[in-house]
Amino acid sequence: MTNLSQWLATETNDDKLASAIESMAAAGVEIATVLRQAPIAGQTGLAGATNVQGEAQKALDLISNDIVLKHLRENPAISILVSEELDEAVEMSSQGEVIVATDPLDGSSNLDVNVTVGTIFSILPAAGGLLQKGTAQLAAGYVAYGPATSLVLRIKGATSVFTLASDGQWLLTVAAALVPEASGEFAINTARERFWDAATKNYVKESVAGEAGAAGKRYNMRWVGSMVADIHRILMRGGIFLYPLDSETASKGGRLRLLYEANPMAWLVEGAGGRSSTGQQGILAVEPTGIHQRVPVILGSAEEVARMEDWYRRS
Ligand code: AHM
Ligand code: MG
Repeated sequence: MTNLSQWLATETNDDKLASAIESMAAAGVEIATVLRQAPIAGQTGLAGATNVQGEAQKALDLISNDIVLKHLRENPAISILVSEELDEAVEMSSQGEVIVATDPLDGSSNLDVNVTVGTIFSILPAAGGLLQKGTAQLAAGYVAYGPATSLVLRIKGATSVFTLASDGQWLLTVAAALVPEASGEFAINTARERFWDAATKNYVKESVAGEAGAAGKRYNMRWVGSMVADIHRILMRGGIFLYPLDSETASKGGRLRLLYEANPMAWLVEGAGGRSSTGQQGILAVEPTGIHQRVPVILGSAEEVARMEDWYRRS
């Protein structure tokens, strides 16, 4: 089987980029080990601190952030680190050529119930500065800590999936993920219905109407509440993930963060033939204005993203 280093050698001749990816993959191996034993080590619950976005940090959020920092500090290719858990961008090596933006442990509210969580990352050229559009990404990926530990990765080509073997190697298990164009599965937090805009209400109403509705087919709903798990399902079998703008998140621009959640996930989903949108434009075209900027997120099967966009045009 092809391992990560062999795959990198065929996908890019940019050694700095390859080493940045290897560093994030190594951080993922270490975080996986910590997560597996966290309840035994007593690494559970809140850390007693809040991040710049006012969210309570879990002990494992901070431990994961430290692991990523350690691995990236050891790598002279890294110029700057942006992390969900750090208020400011951190300068790394002055000779560094790439920026890494990461959510070291996304979905951490699910930790205490042993649901899949993940490390999301985006890699950008240092020359472009901190605020670059998603189209400028050199690569993006996530590590999903689930029944298997998966590394999902894309440089410019296909979106590939590696599985962590017991000897610590990442082995290629899906060369090119394919998000089917059509799907009958949608993912949204329906408890937020009272905040939804007309487009979201209409999209969901049409979906739950099933065969009798305008969409003319039956839908199923799935919401893990952990973006990595929800996006992994979509990469494996299609569907749509929705965290649209709603009246409660409107003043902040949305719920999920552009640099280290929306952009890397859009990069991966588009690499697998799916689509991304804010409802108004493609996610990768959004001009960032701040490192912790939020954005509405619509990701998944092309036909479903188009149906949601259609509701935005109509309302
Ligand atoms: P986090 O970065 O604080 O973990 O928040 C992001 C998570 C995503 O993984 C998930 O899609 C979303 O928040 C869930 O939101 P909700 O609590 O509204 O279901
Ligand atoms: Mg997050």
